[in-house]
Amino acid sequence: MGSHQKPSTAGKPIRCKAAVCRVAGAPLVMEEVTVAPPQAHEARIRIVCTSLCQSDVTFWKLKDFPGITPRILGHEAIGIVESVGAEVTELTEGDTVIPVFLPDCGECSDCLSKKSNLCSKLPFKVSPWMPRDGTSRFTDLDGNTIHHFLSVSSFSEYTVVDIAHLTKIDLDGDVQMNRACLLSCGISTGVGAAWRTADVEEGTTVVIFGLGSIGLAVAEGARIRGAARIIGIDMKPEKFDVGKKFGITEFVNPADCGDKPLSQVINEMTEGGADYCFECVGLPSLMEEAYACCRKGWGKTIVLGVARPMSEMKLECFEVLHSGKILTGSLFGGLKPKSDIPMLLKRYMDRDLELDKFVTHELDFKEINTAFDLLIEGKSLRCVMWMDR
Ligand code: CXF
Repeated sequence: MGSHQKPSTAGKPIRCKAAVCRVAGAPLVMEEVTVAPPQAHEARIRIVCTSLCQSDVTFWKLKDFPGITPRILGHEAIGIVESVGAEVTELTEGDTVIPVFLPDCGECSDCLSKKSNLCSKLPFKVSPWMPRDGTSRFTDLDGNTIHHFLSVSSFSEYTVVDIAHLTKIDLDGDVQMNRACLLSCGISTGVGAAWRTADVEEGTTVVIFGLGSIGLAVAEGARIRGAARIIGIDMKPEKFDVGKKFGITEFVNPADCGDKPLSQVINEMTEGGADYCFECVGLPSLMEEAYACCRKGWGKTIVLGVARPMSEMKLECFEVLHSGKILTGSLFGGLKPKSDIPMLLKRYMDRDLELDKFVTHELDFKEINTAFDLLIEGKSLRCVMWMDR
């Protein structure tokens, strides 16, 4: 080994900094943690950039299961493989990877089917453990276990991720880590929902309930597909100006609808309902409204919002029978991480998919609690944090 090379850390525990959620809803604590070496079918990753997604905030606030402490949150990121465990052949030290909460084993009948992105070998669940052996790779300096989050836990300088949750990418000179990391969750989810789940067609009418990053990513996907009308709905009037950059053509503030239900307003605006409605908030009542204003016969309602655990929505059975509408959920926009992330990256490199406009802030990792404040106060879309800057 040349004297300029660092000694290998492979096979040894690594001590590094992580932002740990010790108390639900309280500021994360920057502390030293120990990250165990990767086991079979796993890789240890040095995170380069991580961004904050609404689901991090949702789970950070949860006092009861699936909320759990202590835990390392974070699931939108990009990193470099530091070492791999046994049986790993598709990745090697130094590879650039994007971790994704949704597994893609590439072998089960669902992964092999074009129709689904819901792996059945390692079914997606919101678990605080590694997906294969149900244990943790993180401990604090007292030796106590720290839990994982969505199989990623990117609010740590190093993390261990199952290879089913890792997509290897080739970063051309031009593409920056602080852009590519957005494809790890939110933007892929919104764009994928428009392209894959809904398959939005040119000239159609799209309604988006909630103009956070996911809703705006749906708009971006619909804009690229050539939707004629993209109606954005949000309680914050300033979202219309923001939304225009993403293709929103009309804006409705539910506060301005008087006594009329939102669905009635949309049904009137669209003369009988929209071709596609996307719920991006996670409110059962809004999902019902979305379903009520998609076009009978062919309208599709796509649920992207993460509702509170155990919450339910109500549909009238007669309405379901008579209206012939489609209602579906969409995890990761219906995309298959390993094949579709490289496709999205190419669309970005071709200057077709616009990622830059989602990044409103860039911070150092140590400022992570500021990133939480910015998202909660509605001041940011995507805040990218650099681990080592
Ligand atoms: C969500 C989807 C549903 C469970 C948690 C993660 N996606 C991304 O934030």
